[in-house]
Amino acid sequence: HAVKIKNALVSVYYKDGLAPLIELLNKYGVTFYSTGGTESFIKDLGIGVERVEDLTSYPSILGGRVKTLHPKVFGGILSRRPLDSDKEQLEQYEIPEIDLVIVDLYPFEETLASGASEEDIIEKIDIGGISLIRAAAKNFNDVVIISSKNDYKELEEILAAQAGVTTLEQRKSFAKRAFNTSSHYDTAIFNYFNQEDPLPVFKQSAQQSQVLRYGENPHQQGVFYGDLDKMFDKLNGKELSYNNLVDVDAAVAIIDEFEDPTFAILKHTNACGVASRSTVKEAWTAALACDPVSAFGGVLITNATVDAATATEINQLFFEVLIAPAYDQDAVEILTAKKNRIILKRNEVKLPEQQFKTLLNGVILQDKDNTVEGPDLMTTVTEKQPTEAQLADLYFANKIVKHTKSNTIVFAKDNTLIASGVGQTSRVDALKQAIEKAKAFGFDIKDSAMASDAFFPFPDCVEIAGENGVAAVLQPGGSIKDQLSIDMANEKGLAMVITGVRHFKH
Ligand code: 93A
Repeated sequence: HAVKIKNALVSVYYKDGLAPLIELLNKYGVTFYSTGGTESFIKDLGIGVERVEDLTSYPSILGGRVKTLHPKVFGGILSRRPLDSDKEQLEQYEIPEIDLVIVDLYPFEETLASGASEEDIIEKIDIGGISLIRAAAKNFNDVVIISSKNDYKELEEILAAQAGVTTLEQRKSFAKRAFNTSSHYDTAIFNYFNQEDPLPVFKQSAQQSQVLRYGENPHQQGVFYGDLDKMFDKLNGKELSYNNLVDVDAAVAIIDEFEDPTFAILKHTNACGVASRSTVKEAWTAALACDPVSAFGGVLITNATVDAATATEINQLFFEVLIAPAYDQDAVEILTAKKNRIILKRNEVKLPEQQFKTLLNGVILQDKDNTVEGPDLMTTVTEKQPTEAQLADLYFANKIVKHTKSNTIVFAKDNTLIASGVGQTSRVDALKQAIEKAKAFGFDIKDSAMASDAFFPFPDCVEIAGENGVAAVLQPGGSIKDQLSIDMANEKGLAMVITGVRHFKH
């Protein structure tokens, strides 16, 4: 229901930015109740204001430690307007209904950061202000809570647009932010008392975290901490799910390896199609051909502008998410015709260079795997030298292997992923899977380039590759049995290069 604001309680530490809101509220005939410094500020604007001390018939005591903590204040904030019994009690005790509370808390974190004494820091633990915030937020059904100066502008806009009235949905949104303010504030205080084991403090802004529909499965809860609006402009579709986010992250990582117009198609973080071409449409067609079965329901990403011709082709596939740095206007019209598909325009945002993972009772942190060795770092170890074209294919395959779950074997030719074996518990299984998949989708691995994320523990993989006509193999090397694999490559007439850099992805 809509609430017209009649009475507001204002108690703010920093007064900056407050004047326009007070002036606007004054225009709507709002009565103000206020504490010492804030009261003087409002008076100086030439606007009438009641002292909280007059309302409570108590002075501010204990050097300001108790100024608003009083039933005459909290009763008016917490009373349930639809309840007759609450209404009767407000009348009985002559308590005015408060419909708006504006608070800017004592600056605890700022005082702490300034290197103040313990006494000063403790004095900056706001008690009355935090109680006002929590009380008003609890009663969002009838009360508006402004718990941060970041929200002044929004309330001004709402009041101007809605003739001084707020909706329930708006009050509930302010209440959410209020509990974000209070939990952030109390976490900072807790961390001061608990410096040996502080809790993580996330940036205090509603945009910085997003409750997901669920986690990996519907019975798991999930939250994203970060700023998706900064990363992407969403042109169409529902909210990104937990699994979408995981795949989108993998998609962004792999596409950034490529410079020519490239399309990658991912399922469960692994590429099931990658191709670079001179045009985006050709790249799309070649990427899809790799494994059109897996592509169903996949996450698609390109580093090039999507035009109408490409959009028409993409449109024939059922997919979850499409990401591109830009779209032609007619492509957007084609792609947004179906309402559930998520279409993202990716903005240029610098991503972290490290990644966390929780495990056991802690976290592990590592640098991201940020390099791919080009042909200059490939040392040929066989009698046969790879050709320039084969070196290029090996480089292309190595970029994909790096972003594919271990153990993995990747076949590539002419800037196209031909097939891969992903996430197998033995390398020879990954190889066999890749060969089967290539056959299933009409590819021949003969003359292709093969990359392995880690060394061959036995010569069996090279033997199978040789029997299938593979032209060149890339591996990091480092096995005590490297020589057996090299001997096998020589026997089968293969070229082999060693990079010295392993690309496990577990
Ligand atoms: O010391 S308090 O915790 N005790 C209170 O009862 C109380 N009520 C409001 N601090 C209290 N406040 C805080 O005073 C507000 O959160 C705000 O930061 C500040 C505003 O004081 P003034 O209007 O006198 O400048």
